Formats: sequence, structure tokens, C-alpha cells
Amino acid sequence: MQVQTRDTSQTERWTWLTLARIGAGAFVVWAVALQLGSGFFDPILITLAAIYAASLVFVDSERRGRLIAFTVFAALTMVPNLVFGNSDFAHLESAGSFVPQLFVTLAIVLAIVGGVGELRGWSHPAARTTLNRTVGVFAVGLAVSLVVSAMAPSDSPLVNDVTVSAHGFAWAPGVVSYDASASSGLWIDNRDFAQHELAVPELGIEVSLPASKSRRIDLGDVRPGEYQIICTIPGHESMTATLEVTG
Ligand SMILES: [Cu+2]
Repeated sequence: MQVQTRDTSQTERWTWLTLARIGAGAFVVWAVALQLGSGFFDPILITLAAIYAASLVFVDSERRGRLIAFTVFAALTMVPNLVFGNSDFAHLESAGSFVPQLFVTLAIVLAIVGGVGELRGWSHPAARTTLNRTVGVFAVGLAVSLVVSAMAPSDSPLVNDVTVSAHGFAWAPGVVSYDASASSGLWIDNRDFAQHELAVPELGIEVSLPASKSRRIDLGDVRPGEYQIICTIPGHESMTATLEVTG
């Protein structure tokens, strides 16, 4: 009998609602960190984080309607998360963007699974196991991404290369002057902790730039003119610059 009593008190601390709350809390932590790190205010992100924060106060297992609303809300937040985080997920070699993306996706998964588990009355020990496995998935993802990032190669510039850098989610300089008679290519230096994808659509150029790595491209016989430089990652639309080719 004593053993049974102890088991019950231990497992009750880890209900499915606890998982949902850990997920909601983790989303808030991620959103605040992202806001502070990126420096620009994102009203949609802050609204979602505020709803998650409110759920920590207003959602409990006694009020089924609120629990259902929370679970549906959590499931809906997975949609923009995957749309905007898709390219972060695709690049293990950029730990600075991959790890936060893995973190927030697992947070949303915990919120959804916790909500469903609480609504359906799943067993409590399974909640603890699910949490442990989720933490395990994050730890493995973190370790693999750090190793792959550290091993990702970086290109060195050639003497006459023109440098373009990505810094603070902007290309610098804003106008890249390229003298085709004096230079042979661009050296693109990603100084951010996030992945970027430089593209010059009119020239058919697309370069994948892992966090804190450099790439060089040969421009070949490029005709004089002005070409737009962009970043193709969703949410990076503000990253634009002009490539001004002369010679
Ligand atoms: Cu970018």
C-alpha cells in the first residue's frame, strides 16, 4: 500500500496538462528570445506568445471548453511555424537557426499532445515518458546540429573578389559595385548566426549560406546593369540590395 501511495503522488505532478503548460511556456521563452535577438517587433509573434502566456493562467483540466480551445489554438500555431521555419529545419549546418526552430516545434508538439492527452484522460506515467522523449529528441538535434555546423566548410575570397556580407538580417553594402573588368566574383560572408539564401534572380544565382560561413561565386561574363539581390528565406524579405555591374 505504501508503495502505491508514493507512485500516485509522483505521477500526479506530471499530468498531460503539465506537458501542455511546459510547451506553452517554452513557446513564450522562444518568442521573447527571438524578439530580443532580432530587434524588430513582430506583432503576430507577440500576439501568439501572449495567448500562450495567458493559457498558463486560464487553462486547467476543470474547464474543458478552454482546454479544447487551447489545444486547437496550439495546433493552428503549427501552421505558420512550419511555413516560416521550413528553411531553418532544412539546414542542420546552421545551428543558430536550426536549434531554435527545433525547440519551438517541440514546444508546440508538447502543447498539442498535452492538451489532447488531458482531454482524453491518457495515463499520467505516459506523460512523463513523453516529456523525457521530447527532451531527448531536442538534445540529439542540438548535438548533431552543433557538430554539423562546426564541420561545414567556408570559402576563402580570391584577391579581386567583391565582398557582400549578411549582418543583422541585411546585406551590406546596400549597393554592391562590381567592376567586371577588375573582378571575377563575389565573396559572400554570412556574419549572422542564422541561415541565409542569397539570390540574384535575373542572373539565375542562388547561394546557400550557412550561419557564420562564407561562399564565393564566379560571376563570369555578367553584363553591365543593375540587378536586385534578395534572400529567399520566408520572413527575410527585408534583405535586399543592388548589384551594380560596370565595365
Ligand atoms: Cu536571409
